[in-house]
Amino acid sequence: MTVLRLPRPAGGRDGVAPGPRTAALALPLLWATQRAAVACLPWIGRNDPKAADGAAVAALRHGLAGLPGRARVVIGEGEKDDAPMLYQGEVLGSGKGPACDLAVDPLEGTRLCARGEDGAVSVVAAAPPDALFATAGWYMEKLVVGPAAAGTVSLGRPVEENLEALAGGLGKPVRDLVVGVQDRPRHLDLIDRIRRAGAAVALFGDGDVMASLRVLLPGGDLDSLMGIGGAPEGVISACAVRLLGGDMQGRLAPQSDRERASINGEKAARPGVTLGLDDLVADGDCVFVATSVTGGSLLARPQAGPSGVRTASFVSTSEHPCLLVEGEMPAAGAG
Ligand code: VTB
Repeated sequence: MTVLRLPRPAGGRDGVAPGPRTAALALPLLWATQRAAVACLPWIGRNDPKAADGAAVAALRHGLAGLPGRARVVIGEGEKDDAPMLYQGEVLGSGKGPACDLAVDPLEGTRLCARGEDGAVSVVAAAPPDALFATAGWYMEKLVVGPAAAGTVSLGRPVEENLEALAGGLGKPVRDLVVGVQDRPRHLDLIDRIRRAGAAVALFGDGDVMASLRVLLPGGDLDSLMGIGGAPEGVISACAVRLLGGDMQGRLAPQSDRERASINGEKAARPGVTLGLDDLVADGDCVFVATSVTGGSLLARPQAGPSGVRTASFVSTSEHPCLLVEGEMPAAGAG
């Protein structure tokens, strides 16, 4: 296994004090996402998102079963897309080791995988029990910025003001800003306003967890991520934001009556409630692991190697926030 350590991003918040920690779970979590990614490979470009997701869920669940400690899934995905899921409340792990809560997306970018497009990953975030924002919501409005702009923007302000503040924080004019926005009709007004304010918009089809990394990592090509995407992906991204010293706000943004009913009663569902980074992930002792399924600018597409499939993963812990890890896994079906 090769580990390449990227430079720690400058600025942002401090890590956490050393001690027995969730970080100890990074390797077993990595092993689980590597398994899930390899399980998806036969389904890339087959136009069968459910089968791809099913393969990822089964492999990730199997991988997580061996986690030391007691791991409770508090954020799963599946209900929104009517897909197979690691369900909320499911308890995994062998019992010995730090207890943790998990936010999982066995195949983030299911559509990308089905279409054979770049950007799909298998991703898991872990944090101490009760540290992750657990919601039944499916959609969340998100605002992500990198370490240099932490504290400058707010979902409570108009986008034009945020762009000004972001430009100030980054020390460059608004016209040099590039904002990642998911290419959806619900964002037409947002896209128009960003462009009219003078900034550029980088549209992406799916996968806002990896789009968040493009904001957070040193040398990333985005200055911010804005718009409404999945709520589970929001919580997973928040762990990366916290570990990499960036900043994020979220706001539940139900897109249907069914979703509105499902979050009815949640405190965060009250109109005007904005979740800060500490609300989304209340502890800096978290772990974020993503293994590439279809490749992309940060992580290479898995490749057949001498004794299996070579995988590329991004791993972040409070001690080591920027690790690129290459591993070799047996091909799907080979054990
Ligand atoms: C969002 C986004 C994800 O799917 O959940 C999106 O956060 C779904 O949006 O990264 P739509 O329902 O509008 O398609 C992803 O892009 C991929 O899971």
